Amino acid sequence: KESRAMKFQRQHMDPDGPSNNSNYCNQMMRRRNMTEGRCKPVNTFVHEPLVDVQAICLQGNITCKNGQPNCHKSSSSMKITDCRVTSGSKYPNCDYRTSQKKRHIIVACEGNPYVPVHFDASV
Ligand code: PAP
Repeated sequence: KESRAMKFQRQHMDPDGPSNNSNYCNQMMRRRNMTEGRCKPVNTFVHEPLVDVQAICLQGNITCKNGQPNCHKSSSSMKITDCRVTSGSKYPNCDYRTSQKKRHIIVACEGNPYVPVHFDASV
């Protein structure tokens, strides 16, 4: 079974990306299996080395959107791509808008080793 840590990497890590095109989200959301059963409505990919994203878990705790205390904010801004399903998108033809940004990111961490398991927000 896929661990939460591996699921985070599948859903959110693309250190070598992005291929510089407006189809990025359409391709990546499908390739990373987020268009099975439904179109996952919003998802962010992070274009930084995995070790740098894992190191965010060493930053001080902050409160997550769901009220849990296991969130952590990156001290530097990171290259990300936000994917958001378009209003006209109809499953199984999942259609996404691709927007590239540089933001501080907030992730939830769990376990031993204490690693990212959820992408909470970018600010
Ligand atoms: P995403 O939120 O990163 O987009 P999602 O598929 O929702 O991904 O999975 C997040 C996982 O992190 C959930 O576990 P599950 O896959 O076993 O359902 C969720 O329970 C877990 N998690 C841990 N801490 C938090 C938190 N503070 N907020 C939200 N989810 C968290």
